[in-house]
Amino acid sequence: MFEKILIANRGEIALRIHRACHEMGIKTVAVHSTADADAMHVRLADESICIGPPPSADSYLNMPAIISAAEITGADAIHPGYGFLSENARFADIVTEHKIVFIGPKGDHIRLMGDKIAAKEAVRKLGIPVVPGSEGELKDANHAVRIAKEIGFPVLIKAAAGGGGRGMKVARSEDQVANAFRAARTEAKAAFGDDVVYMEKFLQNPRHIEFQVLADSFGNAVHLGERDCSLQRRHQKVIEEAPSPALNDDQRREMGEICVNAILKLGYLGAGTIEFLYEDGKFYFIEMNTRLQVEHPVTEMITGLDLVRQQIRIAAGEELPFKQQDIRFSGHAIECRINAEDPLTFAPSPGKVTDYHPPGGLDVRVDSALYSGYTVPPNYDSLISKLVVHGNTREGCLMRLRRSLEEYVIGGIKNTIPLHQMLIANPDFINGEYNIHWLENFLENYGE
Ligand code: MV4
Repeated sequence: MFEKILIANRGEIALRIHRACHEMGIKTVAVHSTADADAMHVRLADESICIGPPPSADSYLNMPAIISAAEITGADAIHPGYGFLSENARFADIVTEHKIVFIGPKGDHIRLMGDKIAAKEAVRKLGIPVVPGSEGELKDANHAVRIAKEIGFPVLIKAAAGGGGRGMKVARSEDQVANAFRAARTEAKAAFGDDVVYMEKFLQNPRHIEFQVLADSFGNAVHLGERDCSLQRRHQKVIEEAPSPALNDDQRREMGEICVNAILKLGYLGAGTIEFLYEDGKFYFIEMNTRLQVEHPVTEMITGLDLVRQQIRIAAGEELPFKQQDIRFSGHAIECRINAEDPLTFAPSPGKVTDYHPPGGLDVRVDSALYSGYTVPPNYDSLISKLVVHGNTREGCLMRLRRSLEEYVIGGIKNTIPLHQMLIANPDFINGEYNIHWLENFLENYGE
Protein backbone atom coordinates (compact mmCIF):
# COMPACT_ATOMS: atom_id res chain seq x y z
CA MET A 1 0.00 0.00 0.00
CA PHE A 2 1.07 3.61 -0.56
CA GLU A 3 2.79 5.47 2.26
CA LYS A 4 2.05 8.97 1.03
CA ILE A 5 -0.50 10.40 -1.42
CA LEU A 6 -0.46 13.86 -2.96
CA ILE A 7 -3.94 15.32 -3.32
CA ALA A 8 -4.05 17.47 -6.47
CA ASN A 9 -7.17 19.37 -5.54
CA ARG A 10 -8.74 21.77 -3.03
CA GLY A 11 -11.94 22.31 -1.03
CA GLU A 12 -14.27 19.61 0.17
CA ILE A 13 -12.95 16.90 -2.18
CA ALA A 14 -9.37 17.38 -0.95
CA LEU A 15 -10.69 16.81 2.60
CA ARG A 16 -12.68 13.80 1.47
CA ILE A 17 -9.55 12.18 0.01
CA HIS A 18 -7.42 13.12 3.04
CA ARG A 19 -9.93 11.40 5.31
CA ALA A 20 -9.83 8.16 3.33
CA CYS A 21 -6.01 8.26 3.35
CA HIS A 22 -5.72 8.78 7.11
CA GLU A 23 -8.19 5.98 7.81
CA MET A 24 -5.88 3.74 5.76
CA GLY A 25 -2.72 4.93 7.56
CA ILE A 26 -1.51 6.87 4.51
CA LYS A 27 0.15 10.28 4.89
CA THR A 28 -1.08 13.17 2.76
CA VAL A 29 0.46 16.06 0.87
CA ALA A 30 -1.73 19.06 0.12
CA VAL A 31 -0.98 21.40 -2.76
CA HIS A 32 -2.44 24.89 -2.78
CA SER A 33 -2.49 28.23 -4.52
CA THR A 34 -1.55 31.44 -2.68
CA ALA A 35 -5.34 32.11 -2.36
CA ASP A 36 -5.68 28.86 -0.37
CA ALA A 37 -2.88 29.24 2.19
CA ASP A 38 -5.49 29.20 5.02
CA ALA A 39 -7.67 26.50 3.49
CA MET A 40 -8.82 23.53 5.54
CA HIS A 41 -7.26 21.00 3.15
CA VAL A 42 -3.86 22.58 3.82
CA ARG A 43 -4.40 22.59 7.60
CA LEU A 44 -5.36 18.91 7.75
CA ALA A 45 -2.68 17.47 5.48
CA ASP A 46 0.60 16.13 6.87
CA GLU A 47 2.59 18.34 4.49
CA SER A 48 1.70 21.12 2.10
CA ILE A 49 3.29 22.83 -0.86
CA CYS A 50 2.33 26.10 -2.55
CA ILE A 51 2.11 25.51 -6.31
CA GLY A 52 1.30 28.94 -7.67
CA PRO A 53 -0.84 32.09 -7.75
CA PRO A 54 -4.66 32.08 -7.47
CA PRO A 55 -5.70 31.38 -11.11
CA SER A 56 -6.29 27.63 -11.57
CA ALA A 57 -4.27 27.65 -14.80
CA ASP A 58 -1.19 28.66 -12.78
CA SER A 59 -1.77 26.41 -9.74
CA TYR A 60 -4.24 23.48 -9.66
CA LEU A 61 -3.73 22.92 -13.41
CA ASN A 62 0.04 23.46 -13.27
CA MET A 63 1.38 19.98 -14.09
CA PRO A 64 5.12 20.65 -13.60
CA ALA A 65 4.46 22.28 -10.21
CA ILE A 66 2.32 19.35 -9.05
CA ILE A 67 4.76 16.68 -10.27
CA SER A 68 7.63 18.58 -8.57
CA ALA A 69 5.62 18.74 -5.33
CA ALA A 70 5.16 14.95 -5.49
CA GLU A 71 8.85 14.37 -6.15
CA ILE A 72 10.03 16.76 -3.41
CA THR A 73 7.75 15.15 -0.80
CA GLY A 74 8.30 11.57 -2.00
CA ALA A 75 4.62 10.88 -2.64
CA ASP A 76 3.93 7.42 -4.14
CA ALA A 77 0.67 8.39 -5.78
CA ILE A 78 -1.48 11.34 -6.85
CA HIS A 79 -5.24 11.55 -6.39
CA PRO A 80 -6.70 14.18 -8.75
CA GLY A 81 -10.20 14.44 -7.20
CA TYR A 82 -12.75 15.87 -9.66
CA GLY A 83 -12.42 18.79 -12.09
CA PHE A 84 -8.92 20.28 -12.62
CA LEU A 85 -6.59 17.52 -13.93
CA SER A 86 -8.84 14.56 -13.10
CA GLU A 87 -9.77 13.76 -16.72
CA ASN A 88 -6.58 14.93 -18.39
CA ALA A 89 -5.09 11.87 -20.16
CA ARG A 90 -1.76 13.62 -20.68
CA PHE A 91 -1.47 14.31 -16.95
CA ALA A 92 -2.23 10.66 -16.12
CA ASP A 93 0.49 9.60 -18.58
CA ILE A 94 3.04 12.11 -17.27
CA VAL A 95 2.43 11.09 -13.65
CA THR A 96 2.96 7.44 -14.65
CA GLU A 97 6.16 8.28 -16.58
CA HIS A 98 7.51 9.83 -13.36
CA LYS A 99 6.98 6.48 -11.58
CA ILE A 100 4.17 7.95 -9.52
CA VAL A 101 0.82 6.12 -9.44
CA PHE A 102 -2.12 8.06 -10.90
CA ILE A 103 -5.19 7.15 -8.84
CA GLY A 104 -7.61 6.70 -11.70
CA PRO A 105 -7.95 4.82 -14.96
CA LYS A 106 -5.23 4.48 -17.57
CA GLY A 107 -4.49 7.51 -19.76
CA ASP A 108 -5.84 5.67 -22.81
CA HIS A 109 -9.24 5.10 -21.20
CA ILE A 110 -9.45 8.76 -20.18
CA ARG A 111 -8.56 9.70 -23.78
CA LEU A 112 -11.13 7.30 -25.26
CA MET A 113 -13.98 8.66 -23.11
CA GLY A 114 -12.91 12.26 -23.82
CA ASP A 115 -13.71 11.68 -27.50
CA LYS A 116 -17.51 11.43 -27.35
CA ILE A 117 -17.81 9.80 -30.79
CA ALA A 118 -15.17 7.15 -30.07
CA ALA A 119 -16.63 6.53 -26.59
CA LYS A 120 -20.13 6.03 -27.98
CA GLU A 121 -18.89 3.64 -30.68
CA ALA A 122 -16.78 1.68 -28.17
CA VAL A 123 -19.59 1.14 -25.65
CA ARG A 124 -22.17 0.43 -28.39
CA LYS A 125 -20.00 -2.48 -29.58
CA LEU A 126 -19.91 -3.75 -25.99
CA GLY A 127 -23.69 -3.89 -25.72
CA ILE A 128 -24.62 -0.58 -24.09
CA PRO A 129 -27.66 1.03 -25.75
CA VAL A 130 -26.84 4.43 -27.33
CA VAL A 131 -28.99 7.26 -28.72
CA PRO A 132 -29.77 6.67 -32.42
CA GLY A 133 -27.76 9.02 -34.61
CA SER A 134 -24.90 9.47 -37.05
CA GLU A 135 -22.38 6.68 -36.83
CA GLY A 136 -19.41 8.96 -36.31
CA GLU A 137 -18.60 12.44 -37.54
CA LEU A 138 -20.91 14.61 -39.67
CA LYS A 139 -18.87 15.39 -42.77
CA ASP A 140 -20.85 18.32 -44.15
CA ALA A 141 -24.29 19.97 -44.10
CA ASN A 142 -25.69 17.55 -46.71
CA HIS A 143 -24.57 14.59 -44.64
CA ALA A 144 -26.27 16.19 -41.62
CA VAL A 145 -29.55 16.60 -43.53
CA ARG A 146 -29.43 12.99 -44.77
CA ILE A 147 -28.89 11.56 -41.24
CA ALA A 148 -31.55 13.84 -39.75
CA LYS A 149 -34.15 12.58 -42.26
CA GLU A 150 -33.15 9.00 -41.46
CA ILE A 151 -33.50 9.27 -37.68
CA GLY A 152 -36.38 11.77 -37.65
CA PHE A 153 -36.81 15.20 -36.05
CA PRO A 154 -35.96 16.77 -33.67
CA VAL A 155 -32.22 16.11 -33.82
CA LEU A 156 -29.30 17.36 -31.75
CA ILE A 157 -25.81 18.19 -33.02
CA LYS A 158 -23.03 17.73 -30.46
CA ALA A 159 -19.27 18.37 -30.33
CA ALA A 160 -17.06 15.26 -30.27
CA ALA A 161 -14.71 17.06 -27.89
CA GLY A 162 -17.66 18.34 -25.86
CA GLY A 163 -19.55 17.06 -22.89
CA GLY A 164 -21.16 19.23 -20.28
CA GLY A 165 -23.56 20.65 -22.86
CA ARG A 166 -21.40 23.24 -24.63
CA GLY A 167 -21.81 23.59 -28.39
CA MET A 168 -25.06 21.59 -28.68
CA LYS A 169 -27.60 22.69 -31.34
CA VAL A 170 -31.16 21.43 -31.88
CA ALA A 171 -32.78 21.22 -35.33
CA ARG A 172 -36.55 20.66 -35.35
CA SER A 173 -37.07 20.50 -39.10
CA GLU A 174 -35.09 19.96 -42.30
CA ASP A 175 -34.63 23.68 -43.00
CA GLN A 176 -32.87 24.16 -39.61
CA VAL A 177 -30.26 21.43 -40.07
CA ALA A 178 -27.63 23.24 -42.17
CA ASN A 179 -27.63 26.27 -39.83
CA ALA A 180 -27.49 24.10 -36.72
CA PHE A 181 -24.61 22.14 -38.24
CA ARG A 182 -22.58 25.27 -39.03
CA ALA A 183 -23.33 26.87 -35.65
CA ALA A 184 -22.35 23.69 -33.78
CA ARG A 185 -19.07 23.47 -35.76
CA THR A 186 -18.17 27.09 -35.05
CA GLU A 187 -18.96 26.80 -31.33
CA ALA A 188 -17.09 23.51 -31.03
CA LYS A 189 -14.01 25.03 -32.69
CA ALA A 190 -14.13 28.07 -30.38
CA ALA A 191 -14.75 26.08 -27.19
CA PHE A 192 -12.54 23.01 -27.74
CA GLY A 193 -10.26 23.85 -30.68
CA ASP A 194 -11.85 20.94 -32.55
CA ASP A 195 -14.82 21.30 -34.92
CA VAL A 196 -15.79 17.62 -35.18
CA VAL A 197 -19.55 17.19 -34.53
CA TYR A 198 -22.03 14.30 -34.55
CA MET A 199 -25.80 13.93 -34.52
CA GLU A 200 -28.31 12.25 -32.24
CA LYS A 201 -32.06 12.01 -32.01
CA PHE A 202 -33.04 14.77 -29.56
CA LEU A 203 -34.75 13.24 -26.53
CA GLN A 204 -37.23 15.87 -25.36
CA ASN A 205 -37.96 15.02 -21.72
CA PRO A 206 -35.42 12.54 -20.37
CA ARG A 207 -34.04 12.02 -16.90
CA HIS A 208 -30.28 11.96 -16.32
CA ILE A 209 -29.42 8.66 -14.65
CA GLU A 210 -25.82 7.51 -14.16
CA PHE A 211 -24.36 4.19 -12.99
CA GLN A 212 -21.35 3.97 -10.66
CA VAL A 213 -18.86 1.25 -11.55
CA LEU A 214 -15.60 -0.06 -10.05
CA ALA A 215 -13.07 -2.40 -11.66
CA ASP A 216 -9.81 -3.86 -10.34
CA SER A 217 -6.74 -5.27 -12.11
CA PHE A 218 -7.81 -8.89 -11.39
CA GLY A 219 -10.74 -8.95 -13.81
CA ASN A 220 -13.38 -8.08 -11.19
CA ALA A 221 -15.97 -5.39 -11.77
CA VAL A 222 -19.11 -4.30 -9.94
CA HIS A 223 -21.78 -1.64 -10.22
CA LEU A 224 -22.99 0.33 -7.20
CA GLY A 225 -26.35 1.26 -8.62
CA GLU A 226 -27.46 4.53 -10.13
CA ARG A 227 -27.84 8.18 -9.22
CA ASP A 228 -30.60 10.41 -10.56
CA CYS A 229 -29.02 13.78 -11.41
CA SER A 230 -31.87 15.30 -13.40
CA LEU A 231 -32.10 18.44 -11.24
CA GLN A 232 -29.65 20.71 -13.03
CA ARG A 233 -29.33 24.38 -13.89
CA ARG A 234 -27.14 25.32 -16.86
CA HIS A 235 -25.51 21.86 -16.82
CA GLN A 236 -24.65 22.22 -13.11
CA LYS A 237 -26.22 19.58 -10.90
CA VAL A 238 -28.13 20.96 -7.92
CA ILE A 239 -29.63 17.89 -6.17
CA GLU A 240 -28.76 14.23 -6.75
CA GLU A 241 -30.39 11.13 -5.30
CA ALA A 242 -30.02 7.37 -5.18
CA PRO A 243 -31.85 5.25 -6.07
CA SER A 244 -33.66 7.01 -8.93
CA PRO A 245 -37.39 7.42 -8.18
CA ALA A 246 -37.97 6.32 -11.81
CA LEU A 247 -36.28 2.89 -11.76
CA ASN A 248 -37.33 -0.51 -10.50
CA ASP A 249 -35.04 -3.29 -9.22
CA ASP A 250 -35.24 -5.29 -12.46
CA GLN A 251 -34.19 -2.33 -14.62
CA ARG A 252 -31.37 -1.53 -12.18
CA ARG A 253 -30.09 -5.10 -12.30
CA GLU A 254 -30.29 -5.25 -16.10
CA MET A 255 -28.55 -1.90 -16.67
CA GLY A 256 -25.97 -2.61 -13.97
CA GLU A 257 -25.08 -5.92 -15.62
CA ILE A 258 -24.73 -4.27 -19.03
CA CYS A 259 -22.39 -1.64 -17.53
CA VAL A 260 -20.25 -4.20 -15.69
CA ASN A 261 -19.94 -6.39 -18.78
CA ALA A 262 -18.82 -3.39 -20.86
CA ILE A 263 -16.13 -2.13 -18.46
CA LEU A 264 -14.75 -5.65 -18.07
CA LYS A 265 -14.36 -5.95 -21.84
CA LEU A 266 -12.79 -2.48 -21.98
CA GLY A 267 -10.21 -3.48 -19.37
CA TYR A 268 -11.20 -0.38 -17.41
CA LEU A 269 -9.50 0.26 -14.05
CA GLY A 270 -10.81 2.11 -11.03
CA ALA A 271 -14.00 4.12 -10.49
CA GLY A 272 -16.14 5.35 -13.36
CA THR A 273 -19.60 6.68 -14.08
CA ILE A 274 -21.66 5.73 -17.11
CA GLU A 275 -24.19 8.45 -17.94
CA PHE A 276 -27.55 7.75 -19.54
CA LEU A 277 -30.62 9.60 -20.66
CA TYR A 278 -33.72 7.70 -19.53
CA GLU A 279 -37.02 8.26 -21.31
CA ASP A 280 -40.19 6.13 -21.61
CA GLY A 281 -38.58 3.21 -19.79
CA LYS A 282 -35.51 3.10 -22.08
CA PHE A 283 -31.84 3.92 -21.46
CA TYR A 284 -29.46 5.63 -23.87
CA PHE A 285 -25.73 6.05 -23.16
CA ILE A 286 -24.45 9.63 -23.56
CA GLU A 287 -21.00 9.81 -21.90
CA MET A 288 -18.67 8.07 -19.47
CA ASN A 289 -16.83 10.00 -16.75
CA THR A 290 -13.47 8.56 -15.75
CA ARG A 291 -13.19 10.34 -12.38
CA LEU A 292 -14.64 10.32 -8.87
CA GLN A 293 -17.77 12.48 -9.10
CA VAL A 294 -19.01 15.27 -6.84
CA GLU A 295 -22.15 13.26 -6.06
CA HIS A 296 -20.37 10.00 -5.13
CA PRO A 297 -21.52 10.27 -1.46
CA VAL A 298 -25.13 9.36 -2.31
CA THR A 299 -23.85 6.02 -3.58
CA GLU A 300 -21.72 5.61 -0.45
CA MET A 301 -24.76 6.29 1.74
CA ILE A 302 -26.90 3.55 0.16
CA THR A 303 -24.11 0.95 -0.15
CA GLY A 304 -22.02 1.67 2.96
CA LEU A 305 -18.89 1.53 0.79
CA ASP A 306 -16.02 4.05 0.71
CA LEU A 307 -15.40 4.83 -2.97
CA VAL A 308 -12.14 6.70 -2.37
CA ARG A 309 -10.74 3.82 -0.31
CA GLN A 310 -11.60 1.46 -3.16
CA GLN A 311 -9.97 3.77 -5.71
CA ILE A 312 -6.78 3.82 -3.64
CA ARG A 313 -6.78 0.04 -3.13
CA ILE A 314 -7.31 -0.62 -6.83
CA ALA A 315 -4.50 1.81 -7.79
CA ALA A 316 -2.19 0.03 -5.31
CA GLY A 317 -2.87 -3.25 -7.14
CA GLU A 318 -5.23 -4.78 -4.60
CA GLU A 319 -8.27 -6.87 -5.42
CA LEU A 320 -11.84 -5.66 -4.87
CA PRO A 321 -12.82 -7.13 -1.46
CA PHE A 322 -16.44 -7.81 -2.53
CA LYS A 323 -18.42 -9.29 -5.41
CA GLN A 324 -21.61 -7.97 -6.95
CA GLN A 325 -23.74 -10.30 -4.82
CA ASP A 326 -22.14 -8.86 -1.64
CA ILE A 327 -23.37 -5.35 -2.44
CA ARG A 328 -26.57 -4.45 -0.58
CA PHE A 329 -28.55 -1.36 -1.49
CA SER A 330 -30.15 0.10 1.59
CA GLY A 331 -32.65 2.97 1.81
CA HIS A 332 -32.42 6.30 0.07
CA ALA A 333 -29.92 9.18 -0.05
CA ILE A 334 -30.20 12.76 -1.32
CA GLU A 335 -27.41 15.33 -1.77
CA CYS A 336 -27.92 19.09 -1.86
CA ARG A 337 -25.05 21.04 -3.41
CA ILE A 338 -24.70 24.25 -1.44
CA ASN A 339 -22.99 27.05 -3.37
CA ALA A 340 -21.67 30.44 -2.29
CA GLU A 341 -24.23 32.15 -4.52
CA ASP A 342 -27.29 34.33 -4.21
CA PRO A 343 -30.17 31.78 -4.00
CA LEU A 344 -32.34 33.87 -6.37
CA THR A 345 -29.90 35.28 -8.95
CA PHE A 346 -27.08 32.73 -8.61
CA ALA A 347 -24.55 35.59 -8.54
CA PRO A 348 -21.33 34.38 -6.84
CA SER A 349 -21.01 35.38 -3.20
CA PRO A 350 -17.47 34.78 -1.97
CA GLY A 351 -16.29 36.32 1.33
CA LYS A 352 -15.87 35.69 5.02
CA VAL A 353 -17.90 33.00 6.78
CA THR A 354 -18.71 34.63 10.11
CA ASP A 355 -20.69 31.77 11.68
CA TYR A 356 -20.60 28.12 10.79
CA HIS A 357 -22.81 25.45 12.29
CA PRO A 358 -23.33 22.30 10.21
CA PRO A 359 -26.20 19.92 10.97
CA GLY A 360 -25.55 16.51 12.49
CA GLY A 361 -27.31 13.45 13.80
CA LEU A 362 -28.01 9.99 12.46
CA ASP A 363 -27.50 9.54 8.71
CA VAL A 364 -26.51 13.17 8.09
CA ARG A 365 -23.21 13.81 6.31
CA VAL A 366 -21.68 17.18 5.51
CA ASP A 367 -18.72 17.28 3.12
CA SER A 368 -17.32 20.80 3.35
CA ALA A 369 -14.03 22.60 3.88
CA LEU A 370 -15.70 25.59 5.57
CA TYR A 371 -14.93 26.80 9.08
CA SER A 372 -15.91 29.84 11.13
CA GLY A 373 -13.66 32.72 10.07
CA TYR A 374 -12.74 31.18 6.68
CA THR A 375 -12.83 33.44 3.63
CA VAL A 376 -14.24 31.81 0.48
CA PRO A 377 -11.94 33.00 -2.32
CA PRO A 378 -13.49 34.28 -5.58
CA ASN A 379 -11.18 32.27 -7.86
CA TYR A 380 -12.77 28.82 -7.89
CA ASP A 381 -16.01 26.85 -8.22
CA SER A 382 -18.71 28.15 -5.87
CA LEU A 383 -19.49 24.73 -4.29
CA ILE A 384 -18.90 25.15 -0.53
CA SER A 385 -20.73 22.20 0.98
CA LYS A 386 -22.54 18.99 0.16
CA LEU A 387 -25.30 18.03 2.56
CA VAL A 388 -26.00 14.32 2.10
CA VAL A 389 -28.80 12.65 4.02
CA HIS A 390 -29.86 9.02 4.24
CA GLY A 391 -33.18 7.51 5.28
CA ASN A 392 -34.76 4.08 5.20
CA THR A 393 -37.30 5.37 2.67
CA ARG A 394 -37.34 8.37 0.31
CA GLU A 395 -40.01 9.97 2.53
CA GLY A 396 -37.87 9.50 5.65
CA CYS A 397 -34.86 10.85 3.80
CA LEU A 398 -36.79 13.98 2.78
CA MET A 399 -37.95 14.65 6.36
CA ARG A 400 -34.38 14.33 7.62
CA LEU A 401 -33.13 16.58 4.82
CA ARG A 402 -35.72 19.25 5.71
CA ARG A 403 -34.61 19.13 9.34
CA SER A 404 -30.92 19.29 8.37
CA LEU A 405 -31.33 22.28 6.04
CA GLU A 406 -33.23 24.05 8.84
CA GLU A 407 -30.31 23.45 11.26
CA TYR A 408 -27.54 24.47 8.89
CA VAL A 409 -26.04 27.93 9.59
CA ILE A 410 -23.59 29.50 7.14
CA GLY A 411 -23.34 33.16 8.18
CA GLY A 412 -21.69 36.05 6.37
CA ILE A 413 -22.08 34.92 2.75
CA LYS A 414 -25.12 34.24 0.60
CA ASN A 415 -25.66 30.58 -0.12
CA THR A 416 -28.19 28.29 -1.79
CA ILE A 417 -29.69 26.68 1.34
CA PRO A 418 -32.96 28.67 0.84
CA LEU A 419 -33.20 27.35 -2.75
CA HIS A 420 -32.93 23.77 -1.50
CA GLN A 421 -35.63 24.43 1.10
CA MET A 422 -37.96 25.60 -1.68
CA LEU A 423 -37.10 22.66 -3.95
CA ILE A 424 -37.66 19.91 -1.43
CA ALA A 425 -41.03 21.42 -0.45
CA ASN A 426 -42.28 21.24 -4.05
CA PRO A 427 -44.89 18.52 -4.77
CA ASP A 428 -43.20 17.45 -8.04
CA PHE A 429 -39.91 16.91 -6.23
CA ILE A 430 -41.64 15.19 -3.32
CA ASN A 431 -43.29 12.82 -5.83
CA GLY A 432 -40.04 12.24 -7.72
CA GLU A 433 -41.71 13.61 -10.85
CA TYR A 434 -39.00 15.63 -12.56
CA ASN A 435 -36.75 15.51 -15.62
CA ILE A 436 -33.73 17.46 -16.90
CA HIS A 437 -35.87 20.53 -17.73
CA TRP A 438 -37.88 20.68 -14.52
CA LEU A 439 -35.51 22.92 -12.52
CA GLU A 440 -35.12 25.60 -15.21
CA ASN A 441 -38.94 25.76 -15.50
CA PHE A 442 -39.27 25.99 -11.73
CA LEU A 443 -36.74 28.83 -11.60
CA GLU A 444 -38.55 30.80 -14.32
CA ASN A 445 -41.67 30.81 -12.21
CA TYR A 446 -40.37 31.28 -8.69
CA GLY A 447 -39.42 34.51 -7.00
CA GLU A 448 -42.69 35.97 -8.30
C1 MV4 B 1 -28.89 15.08 -25.00
C2 MV4 B 1 -30.16 15.61 -24.68
C3 MV4 B 1 -31.24 15.18 -25.43
N1 MV4 B 1 -31.06 14.29 -26.43
N2 MV4 B 1 -28.78 14.19 -26.00
C4 MV4 B 1 -26.38 17.88 -22.06
C5 MV4 B 1 -25.02 17.71 -21.53
C6 MV4 B 1 -24.42 16.54 -22.22
N3 MV4 B 1 -23.69 15.75 -21.27
C7 MV4 B 1 -25.55 15.81 -22.84
N4 MV4 B 1 -26.70 16.68 -22.74
C8 MV4 B 1 -27.87 16.36 -23.32
N5 MV4 B 1 -27.79 15.44 -24.32
C9 MV4 B 1 -29.84 13.82 -26.70
N6 MV4 B 1 -29.68 12.95 -27.72
C10 MV4 B 1 -30.27 16.53 -23.64
C11 MV4 B 1 -29.12 16.92 -22.96
C12 MV4 B 1 -29.33 17.85 -21.87
C13 MV4 B 1 -29.11 17.47 -20.54
C14 MV4 B 1 -28.65 16.21 -20.23
C15 MV4 B 1 -28.45 15.84 -18.92
C16 MV4 B 1 -28.74 16.73 -17.90
C17 MV4 B 1 -29.20 17.99 -18.19
C18 MV4 B 1 -29.40 18.38 -19.51
C19 MV4 B 1 -29.88 19.65 -19.80
C20 MV4 B 1 -30.04 20.03 -21.10
C21 MV4 B 1 -29.78 19.12 -22.14
